[in-house]
Amino acid sequence: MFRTDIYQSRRKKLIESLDTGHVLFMGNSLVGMNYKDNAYPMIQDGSFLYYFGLDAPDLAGLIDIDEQKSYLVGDSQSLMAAVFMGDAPSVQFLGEKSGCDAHLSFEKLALRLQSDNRQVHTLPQYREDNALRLKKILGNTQIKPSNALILAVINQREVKAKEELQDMREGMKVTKAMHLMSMQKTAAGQKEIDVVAELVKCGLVLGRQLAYQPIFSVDGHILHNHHYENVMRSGQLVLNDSGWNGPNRYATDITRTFPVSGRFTSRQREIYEIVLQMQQAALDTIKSGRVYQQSHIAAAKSGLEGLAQLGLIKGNIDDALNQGAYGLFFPHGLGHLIGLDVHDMEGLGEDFFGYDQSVSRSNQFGLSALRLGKSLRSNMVITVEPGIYFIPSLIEKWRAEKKLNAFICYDKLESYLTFGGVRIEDNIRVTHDGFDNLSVEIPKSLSDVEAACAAN
Ligand SMILES: [Mn+2]
Repeated sequence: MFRTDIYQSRRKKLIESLDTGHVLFMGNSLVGMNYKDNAYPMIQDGSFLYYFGLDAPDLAGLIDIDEQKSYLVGDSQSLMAAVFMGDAPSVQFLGEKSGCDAHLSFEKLALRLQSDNRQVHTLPQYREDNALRLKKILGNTQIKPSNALILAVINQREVKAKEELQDMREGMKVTKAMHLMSMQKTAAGQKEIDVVAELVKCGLVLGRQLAYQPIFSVDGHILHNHHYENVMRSGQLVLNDSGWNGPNRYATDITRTFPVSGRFTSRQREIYEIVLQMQQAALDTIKSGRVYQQSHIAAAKSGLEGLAQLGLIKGNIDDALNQGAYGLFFPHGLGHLIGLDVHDMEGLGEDFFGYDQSVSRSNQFGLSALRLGKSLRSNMVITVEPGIYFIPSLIEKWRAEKKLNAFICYDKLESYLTFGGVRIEDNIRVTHDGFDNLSVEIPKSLSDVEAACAAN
């Protein structure tokens, strides 16, 4: 947890951006995996955590905008809960830690809100248990999230303060060590899970949380692949997309792709270089005020140029770009916001945090998957993660449909069907005149990756 006054000033800023009423932030509770008492690890809601700093379950936060006061909401622990789980700190103690003016039980909260005519601003609920609790608290089954609150929260959370950036840097130290270890430990004949087990240990021993379930696979063309059962072979590439949170939960999200044998083949070099150039083309566009959708398009254009040199793309590059031919190779977005949530604030709705009146989402395959399209602001932290993949089922479908036949050399793709995929992902802080790469120390060039694989 940061200093108490940091949470107080975040709440003060929120109060200043709203006119009247109450704001209610629901904290998360433990959720049973197969029965109630065998719960998934506790992951606090990002907005509750941002404004109140507490990661304990079964809490909520109330802010009265007109009174300019904040309240921590929670019930005292039952004796049986204390017997099984150990003593929990009191709600009063937690409220003081968070700098609240007072604390309330959930029953008192319901009475207070139901006897007041002022608006209760709430965020969209992505957990059914919280949606149900909220209906009970408000005595209302038709709850509409407050757009004014959603926009005010995004406006604050999307720009990172000094202490937030510091937390991400702390997370990045572990993430760097993990990626280096993975490159060193990987060898032909090993199972993916052998390296994943080591990778999980890197942060676990420090009491940290993984920001998301790691992707570690020789099947890099499966974008969110969470299986680790392959035996890795010489000649294959392995894609490692994994990151640890900092001590205060700020996420990191890094991808590196490297050869199982430690040496890239010439074909792997060619594709890897294209992805590196795509990333550089995107980075060249980044600074505050620039539209991130254009960064995606810059990466896509660079990718098409590279693929054309290999004879996989033909025709006019600008036409191929406008018609979305790159989507076959690069079907996901260039990147996303990152912060307390690895896809920061995704629970608030992409059309709020990702797009605005000036930039709307494209419906073209590939570009439509871009989570963040709008203008960048200084101290936003984003991922920049282009990739080139050879996805057999997608290639087969497009080929059968003769889709964009004028640009895609389907015959040439035959020999790439077992290639897999390459993705390179860094975490980037936007500045007024460019960017600052938070993951610059993690090996990325062909020679640095080979050297890291060889170090043992
Ligand atoms: Mn990512």
